[in-house]
Amino acid sequence: MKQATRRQFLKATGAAAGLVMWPGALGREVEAARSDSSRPNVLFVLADQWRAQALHCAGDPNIKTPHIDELARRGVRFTHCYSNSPLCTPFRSMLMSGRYTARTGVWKNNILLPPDELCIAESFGQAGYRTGYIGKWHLDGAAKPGSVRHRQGWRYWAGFNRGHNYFEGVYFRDADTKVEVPEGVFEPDHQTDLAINFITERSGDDAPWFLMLAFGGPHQPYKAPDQYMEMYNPDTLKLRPNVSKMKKSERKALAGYYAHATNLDHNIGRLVAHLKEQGLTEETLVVFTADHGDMHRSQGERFKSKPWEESIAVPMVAAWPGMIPRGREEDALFASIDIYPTLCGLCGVEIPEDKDGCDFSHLFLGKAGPRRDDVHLTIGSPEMDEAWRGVRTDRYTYAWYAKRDQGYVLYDNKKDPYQKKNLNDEPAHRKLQEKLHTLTMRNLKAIGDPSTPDRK
Ligand SMILES: [Ca+2]
Repeated sequence: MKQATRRQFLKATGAAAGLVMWPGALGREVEAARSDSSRPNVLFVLADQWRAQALHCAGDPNIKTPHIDELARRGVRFTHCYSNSPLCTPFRSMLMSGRYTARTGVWKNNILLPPDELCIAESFGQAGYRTGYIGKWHLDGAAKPGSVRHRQGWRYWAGFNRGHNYFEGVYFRDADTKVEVPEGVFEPDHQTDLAINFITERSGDDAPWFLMLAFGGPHQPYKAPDQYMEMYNPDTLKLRPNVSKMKKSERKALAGYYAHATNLDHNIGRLVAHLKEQGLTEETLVVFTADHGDMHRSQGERFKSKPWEESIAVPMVAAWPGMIPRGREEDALFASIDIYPTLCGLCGVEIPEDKDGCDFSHLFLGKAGPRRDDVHLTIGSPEMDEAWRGVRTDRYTYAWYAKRDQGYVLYDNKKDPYQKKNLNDEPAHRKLQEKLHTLTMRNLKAIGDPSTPDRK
């Protein structure tokens, strides 16, 4: 999965020599260069179901995302950022706990993240950060919209467990008070207002803050206010080359998806402008990403939980003037599991020992260091017939139905970027398939996933 764990690396090189190149060491240099009071604030914007391809700056011919494009121009955009488990609750469990679903048992949607997991807001809180969470949570079981019982260290709270009710939103404030989004106000607009207030109220503090804003879109129902819907004509949308058929209703859904995304882009622009007004641009790390993508009829499929690029690839854009070099595209592999340790690395926060991912802060800072060899992919619990496991390397995608011990997909993404030819079980590619299967099994064993039947 990765070239070496931190401990293995230190052991192999000797701490004194190793620290020069190890990304954690770069994190400490960053920390040493700034006093405690000058650690960056973190504004982490999480979208739901926003595929990596759906950005103007990533080449989508339809979508308008001027503010995210500008953020990418001011910072870095990762071109190969993947969701280890392209589904809501499993992704969020990894984002919060920094551990794979095989370790936490959060294989599926609507499972409670074990309250005793040490989570990212706890690490940042212990390091002196003021933490806040706004929006959809989806780690507190099935309650809908649901007051969240276990907030995993987030102090300021304006969230709810799950659901997508953008025009009649409700959420729960600090003391569990239920609040309705004002009538006629689109939920993301209101959530952005709350985020702006959070930032204003803390702008005079010495302590840095970490705000996570988890928008519900661009997830179905694909509907946004009229001014955004009017920006996209379903009939003239250019479809991806791997979409062979799309019904009229599905074209309308795609137009609504874009409309919703452009509203979120507008709100990201409001946040960035507010940071500037408050004089916080230079001392705030802004990150934009998503939990998973949306197929929109690529490969004939809809939604997520699939191994194809439209489902697993997510945006990852980050800006921090003076620290993250401007206008860079980073093609190294990066994954959900790395977010926790990497944010710690960027902010000089100690990385707990039990985390599965790597601190790749050097990739954000434009510095040399280790790269990830492959991304572990997983959907479903071991007893599920449709559960699959796999890997995304920088060139190939491989997935395998675990319980059935049956191949699913194999693509050479270099020769076939739209994944139009599935090489699974083709005799000419048997050796490659075996190699990727062995890699998948090695990853499963390393993290204690029981989906490892002995092959005959
Ligand atoms: Ca989701």
